[in-house]
Amino acid sequence: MRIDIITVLPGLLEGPFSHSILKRAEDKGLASVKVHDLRGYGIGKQKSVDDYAFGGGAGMVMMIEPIAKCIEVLKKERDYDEVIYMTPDGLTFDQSMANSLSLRENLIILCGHYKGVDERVRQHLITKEVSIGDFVLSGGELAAAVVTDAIIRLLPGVLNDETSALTDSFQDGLLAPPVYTRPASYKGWEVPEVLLSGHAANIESWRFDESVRRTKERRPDLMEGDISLGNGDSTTER
Ligand code: 6GU
Repeated sequence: MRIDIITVLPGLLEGPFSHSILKRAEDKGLASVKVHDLRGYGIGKQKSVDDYAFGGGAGMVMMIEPIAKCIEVLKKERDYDEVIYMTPDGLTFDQSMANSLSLRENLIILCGHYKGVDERVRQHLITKEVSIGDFVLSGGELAAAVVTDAIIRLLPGVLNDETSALTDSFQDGLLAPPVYTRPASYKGWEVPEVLLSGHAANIESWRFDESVRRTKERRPDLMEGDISLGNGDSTTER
């Protein structure tokens, strides 16, 4: 999978993809993330990428030409499944969106800044608008990093058995159960007996019950409609 991120602040995206799981995915050739500095496509001597809003009002607007040029150059190299615009008024990102985007081959992610992009970019060049929640960030870069991380860790071969995405919170519509490691007793704080029993079926059943209990308690919204399985986005059978 290939992800091309377009931004006016490429420095913000240098860190996240050169570490840990994302780095390993790149090293294994499973994912390639390329960051493009929009200023390279800026207009005039100043390499401008934004301008005042028609009709007035505070804040600059990202111009259509640098964005269109950058996307055009990328599209000459390969076909893209989606051109995503990161914006707080987009569709809220969740695990099911991560799952479906992880099945795509090539994605462009455009990071919004200032007062956003010229509306014609959204109308004509963007195929999907994504937010990561109901709060406002100073730019789309950190949101793009969040989305990219959530997608890449789902690609086959990126995670090993120990880190398998199949047991993630949300992957079956439930929160993940509690986990413990050694020591079995710390200052009298004990690990639940069943986890030390070696009885696989009992452990599985305890984990399921804990997942349900935790979800009911913390995220009752995920349980709506189906008290046994959550939101119906199940990709694994219990
Ligand atoms: Cl995608 N961008 C910005 N600027 N703020 C956000 C967001 C995106 N998602 C939540 N807040």
